[in-house]
Amino acid sequence: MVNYQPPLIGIVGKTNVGKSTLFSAMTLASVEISNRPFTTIDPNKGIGYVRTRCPHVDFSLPKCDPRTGYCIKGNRFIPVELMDVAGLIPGAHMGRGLGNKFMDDLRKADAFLLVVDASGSTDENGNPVPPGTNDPVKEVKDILYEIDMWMARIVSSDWGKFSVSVETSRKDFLEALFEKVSGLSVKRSAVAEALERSGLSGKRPSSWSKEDFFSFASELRKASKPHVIVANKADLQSSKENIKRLKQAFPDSMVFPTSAEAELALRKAAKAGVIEYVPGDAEFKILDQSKLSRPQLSALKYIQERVLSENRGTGVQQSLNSLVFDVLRKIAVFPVEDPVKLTDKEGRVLPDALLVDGGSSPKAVAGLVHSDLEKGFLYAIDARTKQRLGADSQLSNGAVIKIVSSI
Ligand SMILES: Nc1nc2c(ncn2[C@@H]2O[C@H](COP(=O)(O)OP(=O)(O)OP(=O)(O)O)[C@@H](O)[C@H]2O)c(=O)[nH]1
Ligand SMILES: [Mg+2]
Repeated sequence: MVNYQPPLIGIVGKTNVGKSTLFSAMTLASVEISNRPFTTIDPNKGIGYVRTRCPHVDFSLPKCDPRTGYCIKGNRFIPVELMDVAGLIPGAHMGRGLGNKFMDDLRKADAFLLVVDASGSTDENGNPVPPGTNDPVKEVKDILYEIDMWMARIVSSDWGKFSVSVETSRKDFLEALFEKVSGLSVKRSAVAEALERSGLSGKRPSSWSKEDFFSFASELRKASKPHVIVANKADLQSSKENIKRLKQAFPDSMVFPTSAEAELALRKAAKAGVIEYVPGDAEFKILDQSKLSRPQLSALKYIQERVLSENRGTGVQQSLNSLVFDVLRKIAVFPVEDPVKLTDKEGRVLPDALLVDGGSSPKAVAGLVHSDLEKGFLYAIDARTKQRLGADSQLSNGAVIKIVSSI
């Protein structure tokens, strides 16, 4: 998989809302978590997983042998990169808190998990306050504003020199602007869309105002760094009403009631072998009651009743899955050497799972596996239908393919 890069997901939000708890629940990495602002300073990087049905079930195979990720009870968990950064607070772009420069670590992010404290138990600076005090709707607006200001700073840096060079050399403005923001890993089409939507495509670059930079950055963010809203601390009573309000206030964003803390507890208990729990499920099974203390048992009961049953899961797996599959529109594709046994050369069953853009062609997938496979691409075989697929056919989620190449 020499040319394959899993999606990079950034975890952003105000300070002290549960970003690192969410990161830890998704990666099982131990990171610092505490109820005070600015616990995280340097970014945490790790691997999380999206969940999808494993093709080995459809082929009635007893199991698969993932090279990366894992498979539990027919659910394949496919790696994505995660990054948890410091918190943003209002005024971060003017240097408040830890500022917004640390967001540069997320330049290459494909999408964001935007975490808010849905219970309203932290004020705008992340200090603990009684639940229900803070307004998470305003919190989302504040965060989006700070992200836009961060992007506006990147776009506007060295603008004087840039605009003179574009205007005197008669370079294509879109092309030049695309190159200028290339560090943000955005597509050319996103830059074009943002220019159009902000009404700036015909304006002379040297006459762009502060407001122009902001509206362009805001449109560029919408076109290139989509998000879902993780309404965290949903286990607290005061979250209920706020989650309804969040859904109403942001009809274009998906909002997931989430309890990162509950997910972390469940994954740790599953790792310790005391419960059986498949991330994303709405239930778990206690395997060995004798290993659990009374408080642990009552915590698990609380999680079952107040989190899992109420929201059909903790929201952690759901939000990551939705961001990758629904918002980024990725599909899982499983390349194999043997389209009957579904093995690679070493006999491993369904060893690899790639997250690629929905509708990708088999030839494009070949290129991700190895450039030579793409160069010599002849056709692919769909292991489900045993049909030949041409270079430009479109793959769908769960495709298992053998690539036939002349090289
Ligand atoms: N009730 C409840 N508390 C949570 C949940 N998730 C996190 N917390 C608590 O919120 C506090 C902050 O958690 P962190 O994960 O450190 O938050 P953060 O957003 O990374 O904070 P900074 O790194 O300081 O910006 C801790 O006391 C967590 O235990 C949750 O789902 N429910
Ligand atoms: Mg943190």
